[in-house]
Amino acid sequence: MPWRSPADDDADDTRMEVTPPERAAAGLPGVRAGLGASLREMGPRRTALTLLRVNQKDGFDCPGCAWPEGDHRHVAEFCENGAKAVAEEATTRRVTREFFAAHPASELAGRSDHWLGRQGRLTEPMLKRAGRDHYEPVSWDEALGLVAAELTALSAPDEAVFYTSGRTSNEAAFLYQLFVRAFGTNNLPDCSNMCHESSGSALTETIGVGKGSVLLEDLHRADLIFVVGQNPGTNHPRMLTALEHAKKAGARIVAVNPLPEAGLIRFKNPQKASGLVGSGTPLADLFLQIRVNGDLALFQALNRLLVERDAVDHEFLAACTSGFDELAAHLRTLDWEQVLEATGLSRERIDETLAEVLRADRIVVCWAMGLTQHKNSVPTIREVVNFLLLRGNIGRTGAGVCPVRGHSNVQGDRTMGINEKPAPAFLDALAAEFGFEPPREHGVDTVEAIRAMREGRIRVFFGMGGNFVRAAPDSAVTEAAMRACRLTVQVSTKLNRSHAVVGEQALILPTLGRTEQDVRGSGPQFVSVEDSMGMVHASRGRLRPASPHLLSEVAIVCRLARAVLPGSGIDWAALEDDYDLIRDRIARVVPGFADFNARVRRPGGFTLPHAPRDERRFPTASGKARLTVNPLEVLRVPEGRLLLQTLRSHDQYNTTIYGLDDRYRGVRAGRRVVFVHPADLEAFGIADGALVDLVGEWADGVERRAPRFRVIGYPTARGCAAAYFPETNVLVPLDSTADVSNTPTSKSVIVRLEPVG
Ligand SMILES: Nc1nc2c(c(=O)[nH]1)N[C@H]1C(S)=C(S)[C@@H](COP(=O)(O)OP(=O)(O)OC[C@H]3O[C@@H](n4cnc5c(=O)[nH]c(N)nc54)[C@H](O)[C@@H]3O)O[C@H]1N2
Ligand SMILES: Nc1nc2c(c(=O)[nH]1)N[C@H]1C(S)=C(S)[C@@H](COP(=O)(O)OP(=O)(O)OC[C@H]3O[C@@H](n4cnc5c(=O)[nH]c(N)nc54)[C@H](O)[C@@H]3O)O[C@H]1N2
Ligand SMILES: [Mo]
Repeated sequence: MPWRSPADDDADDTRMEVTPPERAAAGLPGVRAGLGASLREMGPRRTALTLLRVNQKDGFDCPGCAWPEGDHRHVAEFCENGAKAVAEEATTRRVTREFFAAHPASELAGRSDHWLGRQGRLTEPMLKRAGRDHYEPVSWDEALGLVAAELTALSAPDEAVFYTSGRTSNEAAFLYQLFVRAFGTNNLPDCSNMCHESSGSALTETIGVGKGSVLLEDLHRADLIFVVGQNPGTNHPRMLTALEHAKKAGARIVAVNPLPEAGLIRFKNPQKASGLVGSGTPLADLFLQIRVNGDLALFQALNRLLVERDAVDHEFLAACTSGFDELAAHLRTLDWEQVLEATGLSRERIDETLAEVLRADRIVVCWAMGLTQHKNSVPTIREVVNFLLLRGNIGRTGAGVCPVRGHSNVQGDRTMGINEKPAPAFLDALAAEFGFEPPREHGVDTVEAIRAMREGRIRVFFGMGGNFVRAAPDSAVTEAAMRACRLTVQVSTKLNRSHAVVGEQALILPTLGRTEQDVRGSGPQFVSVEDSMGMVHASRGRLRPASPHLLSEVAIVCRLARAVLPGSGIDWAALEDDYDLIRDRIARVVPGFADFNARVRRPGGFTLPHAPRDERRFPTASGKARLTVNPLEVLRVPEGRLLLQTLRSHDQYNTTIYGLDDRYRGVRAGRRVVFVHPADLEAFGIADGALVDLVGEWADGVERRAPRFRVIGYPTARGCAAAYFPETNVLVPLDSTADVSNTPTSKSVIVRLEPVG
């Protein structure tokens, strides 16, 4: 019997409705949906208090995505999905000790993600003791004492792992990695390992900085913007405003996606009266409906044509890059048959794209998970860098690389040292500032952590936010790995499956969210975050905390550190009381943060330095940007199989399911759907609307099955399918990861559809 998530049986999809997909994003339905969610969760007063403070210069940073704010803020600088993210956190519903008395962990493990999230905010520390099925209330001292006892009882610090999700503030992240390294390990995996790790790897290798090289002004001033493997209408709605702005200034937009996502086609700006009612701005000038995993071939073909026509920036290439001759030689061997097979595009479409490129002096390429979660993601992103470098599009106004980050502070967490493979210079600075020798060996990333837990090499799991068992691949394997731990600890705002699928002993440590006031010994505190474009700014919550028993993430780390490392010589109590003291330490350790406390208090904050962007300087080993040779292999799918990508609906934030609709794609009241091209359905003899099991096929021969999905005939690229994460994570093999970055291949899973009899 293959493994299936008991939670999936709880999903009520019997009322599902399917209509044709929408052609435009946002506008009035978006505003209505966002406000509806807020009013339902928080009532009118809290709605006004929170939504008007989102992303304002004196307000809090939206806990939704990492898109930057820009200088001219609207009174309502949020979007429908930002409003849902805020409502999810600022809800008035509560999970109390009575709730846990009524619902044992084994019962919670049978509940859907949607049900768990709807129960409300966690209110006090809870402990599930070994051999028990119920959580019971516990004091903070006892809870942290237990963690300390388990950590100190380990035979080596590497037997513990410390995960981070990307909402943690800079201040909390800095102290967390400090504590973990003072404890003695670099086991600091984070959600990045499953997200933009491929971007970081490829950019560090090629341009010397693992972050995007554009600011919002660059997008506004670009001639041509590629939006590749990204669904901004749902996941970064405020990006549509920037694209609209660019279009008005004359930019052209090329969308590269297997799906005709609503936001890429047309956008109705809800912040403008005309956008609320009109038909909106057509965004994409060219839509390349690429096959899943075809992007390396596409960019390689464009690069081949640029070199063939000698349409490259020789002066820039000679002065600032290395590797041109090798790249040119490799591109000359490109096989057009392979390009057309991999991309599913015609030669004419590629030539049309080239014409756009040749007309443009300034090009930006934006991307997200459609590029990062494949076996060849790092080569693909390197090829995007080649594409930009060939025409001098890095380190120039209106041009550059733009990996669009997910979690609101995932980029900042890395800057603060949440990294299982820390740079030696960072460790040196930490050692000099705090007077201890941090461990130098690399720690485990997310995939390696799961292996180590499964094999009993890691005994304690500590999660700073997130929902590890649901976000990670190969659900059956990951859940077994968590259950094999001696202690699992989750610092969380909301209930999720990682509180139900746990180790022998389990702790829930409830924490403050972004929207809430954080008052410590020295008075009200604020924290800071870094957005997708390297802007650092303050975030101040306004709401009364969901419960008087919550502690901030900073306070939890400081108290834990005091319990685990009584003789560390670091004054954790002082840092807990006054976050300015944390920022003073950050300023001395992390480059770009000099005078942090003063600069973060300026309205709008400050921008971190980025050598390629600011000075066209490339801090690689050779001091030059590297053009790279990336062999092209076509991912061939056996006869009768499909290449499945696992993606987000419009009504979810990662593993948090706000509702069961995916408005833009025309799905209502259900999530167990799989989108397939009608011609593929016909070839398989499967009817639109039929029920199927999705069965994964992977080299290890283990059967991975996601049962009972409704098939929807949908205009996706031929040979491809799409279904939602996290219900499909069971299909993503733990050992199927991207080369170099080790990111699970969540966007290329080979499956067959098995009709349910
Ligand atoms: N409302 C909301 N906002 C979010 C999130 C959320 O869940 N909800 N999550 C946040 C996080 S952590 C992240 S990382 C981002 C994710 O933001 P996205 O990357 O936009 O998220 P996905 O839904 O995974 O969408 C992937 C897109 O890539 C396309 N795609 C898939 N495979 C390929 C391919 O091989 N080639 C190309 N060219 N395209 C492909 C898909 O059709 C889809 O449009 O959003 C962040 N913002
Ligand atoms: N198949 C498949 N798998 C994927 C992906 C995919 O596209 N396909 N995407 C991957 C990506 S891009 C990512 S980023 C990961 C996401 O992985 P995670 O970041 O681990 O997951 P989230 O669902 O964002 O975590 C939600 C939980 O975070 C907690 N939380 C929310 N706010 C806060 C806070 O302020 N502080 C604390 N301490 N906790 C908080 C709440 O308890 C909530 O239940 O999933 C990855 N997994
Ligand atoms: Mo992400």
